[in-house]
This record gives sequence, C-alpha cells and structure tokens, in this order.
Amino acid sequence: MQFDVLTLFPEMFEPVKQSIIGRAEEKGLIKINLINIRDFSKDKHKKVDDTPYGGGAGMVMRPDVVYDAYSSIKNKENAKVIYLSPQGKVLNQKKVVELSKQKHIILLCGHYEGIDQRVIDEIVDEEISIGDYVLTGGELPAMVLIDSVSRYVDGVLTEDSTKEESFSENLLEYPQYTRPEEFRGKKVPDVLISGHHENIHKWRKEKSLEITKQKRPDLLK
Ligand code: 4G3
Repeated sequence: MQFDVLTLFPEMFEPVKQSIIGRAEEKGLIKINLINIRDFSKDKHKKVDDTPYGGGAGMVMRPDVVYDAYSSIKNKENAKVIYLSPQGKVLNQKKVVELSKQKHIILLCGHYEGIDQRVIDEIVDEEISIGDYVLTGGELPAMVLIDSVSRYVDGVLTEDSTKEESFSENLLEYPQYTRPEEFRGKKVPDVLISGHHENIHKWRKEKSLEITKQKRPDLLK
C-alpha cells in the first residue's frame, strides 16, 4: 500500500519511519512518500500562503502551490485523496479497515487557517478528522491514519493480533497479565493459569463485555 503525504513539514514524519511502521516499509509492505509543498512555490521567498480575501486573522495556503505539489504525484488515477481537517467525518475502526483495502492514498495536510477552498474542491475525495479538537496542522492526524490503516495491511502485524482484537467486535480489550503470579498481594486470576482454553476464552469474553458496559456503554448501543 502506498501513502503520499502533501505537507509543509516532512521532517515531522521521521518517527513513523521507526517502529512497526518503519519495519513494514523496510519489508516493502507499505511505502510512504513525503512531498514538501514548499518545493512547488514559484515565489523567490518560497512563500506558500497569503492573506485571506475578505480579511480576517491568519494566512491561507495558496491553491496553485498545493495543486502543483499534488500534480507531481505519479499514477494517481486510482488514488483516494484525503484531507485531514476538524470539519471531516470522525475516523473510527470501521473506516480504518475500509481504507486498508485501498492500494494508494494521498494525504493532504493543511496549516495556518486552512487551504484555499478551490483546490480542496478540485482534488479532495474525502475529508477526515481524528477527533473533535483542533491541532496546528494535519500532520499528526495523517500519522494517526497511516499507523491505524497500516496495521491492517497483510503482513504488517501477526495474524491473530488484528483478528482477536476486541475493537473489531465493538468491545474493549480484556485485561492482560504476565509474571509474577503475585504482585503486591494481587494474584493473577486462577482461570488464566488453569490452561483450560475454553474457560479462558469464556472469561475473556465476559470481561470484555463487563469493561465495555462500565467504561464505554455507548459502544453497545
Ligand atoms: C484544515 C485536523 C486543517 C483546517 C487538522 C485546520 C485537527 C484535525 C487544519 C483547519 C487540524 C483533526 C489543521 N486539526 N481533528 N489542523 O483531525 O481549520
């Protein structure tokens, strides 16, 4: 799966190249291309933004510069262009799984007060938000999307870690325990030590339900 990221701050994506996602890229399972929008400014000062028509605070990213950066991406005929913005539909696990079936995703990261509406209307297929709060740019949301979607690309994670995952069944995770068997007077639940796989499965399912009722009853509705 290929991600092309249109951004003014490609250096922000450095940490993504580490960890599990970095490993997946080394294995050739995913590819992350960073496109610096500033490289497409024709201005001698490499300016990418300007004052808003009609007045008001802040700056707006110019449509021509963003469009030229987008145009530089090759073989984008079947790509889905996503704009990360607080006005988008809020990302959830169902959407993450749906996006993981795409071969090619282009992520547009905005800054300042936003991007000129005309280039958004011209190139964007879908507007997505990672939650109801405002950030200084779309880069962190783009990284959240890359990370969450890449987990579902074949070979990135071990088989059972995504299958067993409670969120795909709309339930929260059951509690996990490891050694020591006793910690500050607290014992690991007997059933987990019993080796009785059927009972363990039943216990975990019950715990998932109990925790979801307690912490996120909205997920059961
Ligand atoms: C566009 C996304 C981009 C318009 C981006 C601000 C939060 C999210 C930006 C705009 C962002 C989010 C950049 N902040 N909740 N900031 O996904 O007003």
